[in-house]
This record gives sequence, C-alpha cells and structure tokens, in this order.
Amino acid sequence: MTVTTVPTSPIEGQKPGTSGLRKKTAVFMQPHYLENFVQSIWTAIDGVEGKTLVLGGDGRYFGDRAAQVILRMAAASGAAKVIVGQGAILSTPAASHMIRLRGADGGIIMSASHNPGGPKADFGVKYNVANGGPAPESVTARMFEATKTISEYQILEAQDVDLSVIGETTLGDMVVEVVDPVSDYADLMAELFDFDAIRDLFAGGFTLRFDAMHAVTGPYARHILVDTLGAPEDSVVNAVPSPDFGGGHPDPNPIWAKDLMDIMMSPDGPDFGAASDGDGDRNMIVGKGCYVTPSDSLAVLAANAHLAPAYKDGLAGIARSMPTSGAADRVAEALGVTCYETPTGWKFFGNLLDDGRATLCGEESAGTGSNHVREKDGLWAVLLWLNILAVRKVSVAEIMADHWGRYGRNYYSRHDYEGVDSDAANELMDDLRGRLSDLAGTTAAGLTVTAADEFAYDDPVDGSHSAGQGIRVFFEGGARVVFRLSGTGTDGATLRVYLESYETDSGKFDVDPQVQLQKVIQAAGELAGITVRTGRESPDVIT
Ligand code: G16
Repeated sequence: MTVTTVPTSPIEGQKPGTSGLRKKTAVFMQPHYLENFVQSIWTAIDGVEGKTLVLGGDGRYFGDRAAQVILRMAAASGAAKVIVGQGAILSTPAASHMIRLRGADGGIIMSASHNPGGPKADFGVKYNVANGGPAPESVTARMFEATKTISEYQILEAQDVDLSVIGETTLGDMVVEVVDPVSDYADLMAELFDFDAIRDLFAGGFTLRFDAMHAVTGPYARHILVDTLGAPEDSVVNAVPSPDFGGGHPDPNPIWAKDLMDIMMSPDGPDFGAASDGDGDRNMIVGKGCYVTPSDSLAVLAANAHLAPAYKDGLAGIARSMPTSGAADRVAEALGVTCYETPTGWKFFGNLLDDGRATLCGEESAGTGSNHVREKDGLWAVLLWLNILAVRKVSVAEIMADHWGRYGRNYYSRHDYEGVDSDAANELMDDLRGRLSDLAGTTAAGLTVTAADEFAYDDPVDGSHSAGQGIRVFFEGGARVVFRLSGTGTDGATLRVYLESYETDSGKFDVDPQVQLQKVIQAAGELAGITVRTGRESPDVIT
C-alpha cells in the first residue's frame, strides 16, 4: 500500500467553534475539505506517529465515508492504532470513556451534535485529547493556524476497512480495532449507579419514555434501560439511529422533542420522560406534567448525587457555564463547595475535572456530566435521575417542589434567534458592548440595571484567559440577561438571549416562566434593540 502526498491549499473558514468544526455536509464533502482539516489536527497535536486514537461518530450522513478517509490519513501519518466503534458509531460520552479506558492519545468524533443530519444538513469533526475531553482552545487555535498554511496532506491508497465486524485488522502498518460501541460504556454506568435499586423501581411499575430521537443513544438506551434494568421494551422510542435522524432535529428540548413533551403533559403520561441528542451528550428531563430546565436539573442532581454510589462521598465542587442559571450556586453554597463559572463549551470543564476541583458540571444547553468522563453525558443524567427517584421514591414534580422550597426558584428561559444576518448580529453585540459602562443605574422595562459586563474567564488550573464570552446585564432583585452569539450554528448567526430571575415566594413557584420573566424579556429586547436589528418580532426557539 502506498502513501500519496496530495497537494492542497488552505480553505477558508476552518475555524473550530464551541465544539469542533461544524459545517453543512455539502461543505465537508467538497474536495480536500475534510482532508485539510484532519491533516491540520495532526499538525496541531505534533503528528500521530506511533499514537493510538479512538474514532467514532453519531452515525449521521457522510460519517461512514469520513471514517474511511480519517483511517487512511491516520495510517499514512504513522498512527500505531485506531480503535473504532462498530459501524463508525460511538456516542460522544462513549468516545470520551474509550479514550480514557484505553489510555489513547486522543480521538476524533464525527458529529454535529444536535444539528440535523443528511446531505442538506450538517456534519462536524471534533478532536478530543488524552483526558477524553474536547481539545482546549490552545489546541483548536493551532488547528486553525494549520488550516491557514496547509499545502499538502498524506493519505494511504487502500480499500475500505470493514467496520461492520468486531475485531482487529490492519491498514498498512496501522492496527484497526473495531469494538462494540455500547459494552464498555454500559459497564461504566453499572459501576456508577445502583442498578438494583433502579431495577426494583421498574419492577414496581414505574414507567419511562426515553426518546432517542433516531440518533446514537438508541442502542445504548435499549441495552441499559430495557435489557439490563428491565424497563418495558416500548420505553425506548425512536431507537434506531438513522443518517438523517428520521428527518428530525435531534435536539432534546421542548420544541424539537414535542411528541415527548405532549405525552408527558397528558394525564396518563409515564412517570419519567427523557431524550438525548444526535451524539448522546445532551439530555432533556421531564416528569409527569413537569418539565425540568437543564439549569434546575444540574442543581437537583448536585443536591441529590450522594444517593448514587459513585457520589456517596459528596462533591468536590460544581461547575456551570456562565449563561446557566444560578440554581447550582445555591446548592454549592449549602454543600460548602465552590461553584465554578466557566464560558460556554464543555472544554472549559476539563481542567476543573482533571484537577479534582469539580465533580459535577452542567450547562443550560441541556448538558450535564461528571468526572466519570470528560464530556457531558445524556444517558448518565437519565440514570442519575432514575437512581435518585429509586431512592427517594417520590415523583419528579415532588422533587422540584421540595428543591425550590429549600433553595428558591431560579426562573429561566433561553430565547434563540436563528439564521440572523451575521453582520446585524455582530452589530447588535458591538453596540451593546460599547454601552456597557453606561448601563449601571439606568432602567429598562422598569428594571434597574445594577451592573453590566462582558464575561471573561481565567482558568484557575492553567491560568489561560478567555475573553469575549458573553454580555451580562444584572438587574435589581437578582434578575439577569445574557447575550451571546452561538458557536455551533451553520446558518448565519444565532443570537442567544438567556433570561433569569429569582423567586423565593413559594406561592409563585408554579408560574409559566415566560410570564414570570416577562419584564426581563422586555428589558432584553429594549437594551439590545432585538427587533430593530434582527427584523424578528419573536424568537425562533424558546427553551
Ligand atoms: C456544544 C458545547 C456546549 C455548548 C453548546 C452550545 O454542545 O459542547 O458546551 O453549551 O454547544 O453552544 P453555542 O451556544 O455556542 O451554540 P453540543 O451538544 O452541540 O456539542
């Protein structure tokens, strides 16, 4: 087999975003596009010679072809071994676990996460480092630099590797090991949680609906929830991964998982509902008649984690992304541990987890996880909830009422304006930025601004500094609005407006968040001139 050196030239726009490089599938399928980026990953990590990598993805369109290219490029550049999920499938948390379990040097995950898949939708590639977590900014910056100067890449001339058969084979001098994508991950979950208690819960008639959204968690959820824990077969729905996610949008929120929401809000709905996204790292939690926001879910999991074997000795600390609500901070305070506030992006939790400063992490964008891997983990969150419910023997609604009674309720909502003209979105942010120092003391929608700034983060472990991470406006009474442009979209710009207020009056714990937050919503619109600048009267997605 021969190694071919292919001349190429830089392709614009290969800058990794919040989570790897995400583009339209057709863009990724252009000549040299994937190859340029993969070679740039090799450059950023000082080559792959002699290294062991993990490779997998969420099964979306083009993943099978991309896997063959990545394997041939790894072989051409001297990698010793690539461990691949059967059929090129690995959920993001399972890939993170595999990297750690096998002591691999890193891994490539082919996914655009919650973005739709298919020839007209999105594809993505991200690199995870040896701790199992997303490459930190220093590494992604080197990747981007390499994409700007690349002049050639190396690829092996070879036939496709059969990724449907578990076992070892070789590609040139490189070993390719095809592994079952589910079993190691399932073993880890069995170590963390009290599976006997969850089995008893189901045996006692507890009902569950897990919506895999035609994405990667289907096989994982079937194996763990149905085959191992005894949930009825029909508890896991949309469980067969498809390259275009059944034509759907595999984002577990009340909009895109509306079927699940409708069932959970019906009088004869199951006791517990959950959904996960394209690559299995996000989760949505719903009780009967009770949606749990991701921010609240993090707080409840933190307050109750000691009920699961893995966390019985308590938490070293909690970490949340800045736009996530302050609900977890109140739990951290009660537990006497630190709650770290990081920029959006799971990569920022890596150092805190590695350094033993945080045990649980979470984000408003439907991500929760712990130090068991270095990615957020959808099924892990579902299992921790089930473990807690199995021990406490109360409903989700009762857990929430109890939680708010103790800590107060952080009302929370995120309004997304999608596909906004990029220049208009940038001008909106620039204009706000320019007025930040003048906002304190002014009022908007009758709310007085107490402080306003642009969030920046100094990593307490490696001292790295990340600026420009979202504009925050604080109001009297504990309300807050955050403005940020998404780093994961592929169409124009997505303006995210994060809205929060705090309530301690238990008589006001059951208000519709959109009603409770009405003034904050109005203030956000006034402060940023959202309608004028974006031309939108209302958000596209409300979570
Ligand atoms: C990724 C990141 C998350 C982030 C989310 C949204 O999630 O891993 O940390 O919160 O994107 O980011 P943005 O607001 O920039 O779009 P995923 O599930 O898409 O990989």
